[in-house]
Amino acid sequence: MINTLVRFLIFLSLIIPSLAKTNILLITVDDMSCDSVSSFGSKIKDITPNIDKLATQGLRFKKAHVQVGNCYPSRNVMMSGRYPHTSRVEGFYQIKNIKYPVLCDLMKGGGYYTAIRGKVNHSTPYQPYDWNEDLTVLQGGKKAHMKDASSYYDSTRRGINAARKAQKPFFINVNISDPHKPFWKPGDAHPTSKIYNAEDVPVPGFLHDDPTIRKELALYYSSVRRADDCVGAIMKALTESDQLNSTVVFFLSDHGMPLPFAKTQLYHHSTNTPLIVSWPGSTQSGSINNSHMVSAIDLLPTFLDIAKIKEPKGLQGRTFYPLLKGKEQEDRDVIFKEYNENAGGIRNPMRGVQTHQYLYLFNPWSNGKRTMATATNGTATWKRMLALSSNNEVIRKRVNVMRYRTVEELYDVNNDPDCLNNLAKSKDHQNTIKSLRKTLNEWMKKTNDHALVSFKPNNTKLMEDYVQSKQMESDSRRKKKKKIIPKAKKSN
Ligand SMILES: [Ca+2]
Repeated sequence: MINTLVRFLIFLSLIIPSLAKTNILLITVDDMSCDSVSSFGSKIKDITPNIDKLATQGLRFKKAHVQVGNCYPSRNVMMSGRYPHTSRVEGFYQIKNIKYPVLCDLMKGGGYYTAIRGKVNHSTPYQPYDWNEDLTVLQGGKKAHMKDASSYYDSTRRGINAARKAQKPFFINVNISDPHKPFWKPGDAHPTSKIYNAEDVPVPGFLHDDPTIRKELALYYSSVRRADDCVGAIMKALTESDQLNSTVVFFLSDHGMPLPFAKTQLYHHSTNTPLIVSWPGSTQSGSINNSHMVSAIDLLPTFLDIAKIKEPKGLQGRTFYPLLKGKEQEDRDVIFKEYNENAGGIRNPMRGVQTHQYLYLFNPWSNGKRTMATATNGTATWKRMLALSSNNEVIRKRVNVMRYRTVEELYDVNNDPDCLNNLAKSKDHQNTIKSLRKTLNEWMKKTNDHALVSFKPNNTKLMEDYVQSKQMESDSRRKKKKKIIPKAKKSN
């Protein structure tokens, strides 16, 4: 009898670990370009030691993208598993009557403790949403300062402890505010562990090398470093808990740097994201995936797969779980992008498709007169480019691209990742553009995209009617919102 009991207990001890659910820690940074991270090719070799440490412990995806170049819609893709035109979260406004579950509904349904720190109002279609805990709120009701690295340690530790108390596995989403503006500045109450000088920073190929622009970039890179300090604080809390080996860590940025041609655009550097997955016992340390294209739309299905929770109907991405285990996966050769409006509700709709080699963009808003409304128009970099453009033909051309665009753009991202040379009119690339138009058209049809009615790049009227009707929708939405909330807070 005792023998049977002992055997049963041994059997239980063998199966319980395999039944135990894996914790998921999702860390995001705000407005950080992929190639600002050392282990993703930054020209500053030691700028991100903590992110790089995570990379050496896990798997790096070199061809990972987010769908959208601005915050609220980009984060909602991760949390809903739906493209913006499907989730209806296309801008910076709340959608109350949603008919689909989002991440924390699904995770809670699967027995998880769900908690979030930072970007709380940008991560679900409306808020307050039913997370188990908002880790941004400190004891006593005060909010942690979003630029305070040590507070990320406290939030993470608190979330892990609360899950333990609830005897549940956790899904914790920690959203770091850096390098989103305001950038770190000299004398800042919230220090960065390394300050970069204007003369020491690399200038991205899509910007112009100029002392004023370098000065702004130095503040950006000092803020990248502070974001890395926050990653260190979060990982310290996880390492000190006894959960490190039963937790899979995901790290990525919500989109590219908050400067012209990156944030709020769909260029290569707008959406390429430094995705790292570190899962002790599953991902191979220091491995790199350079052959599969994955995107934010695939995150929710992957989380559910790891958590062994059934997918709801209607998810538009698919799990990349096999890639985490070092296996192959078919049909990972294309990703789709979408932009609709800025934080102020101004519509400049764009759609994009990117393959291993090419990026095709469709900009129905581009009519030669309408200009691009974007947060980056307020940057020192943009103002300097405007000032220089009167005497510099190269900069004038770039300013005009940024302002007016053309209906179609095509870039060879392997040879031109900065997207400087638009090949849409190149005779040698007409077959490529035809094929990408077809791919984009099929995706728009399949996902029931409202922009499909405008997808006739030669029909000015169709495109204009579409953009104007969507702008009117946005205007009436904002009018209603103003009536309800007189002072709407916006930040993208
Ligand atoms: Ca952002």
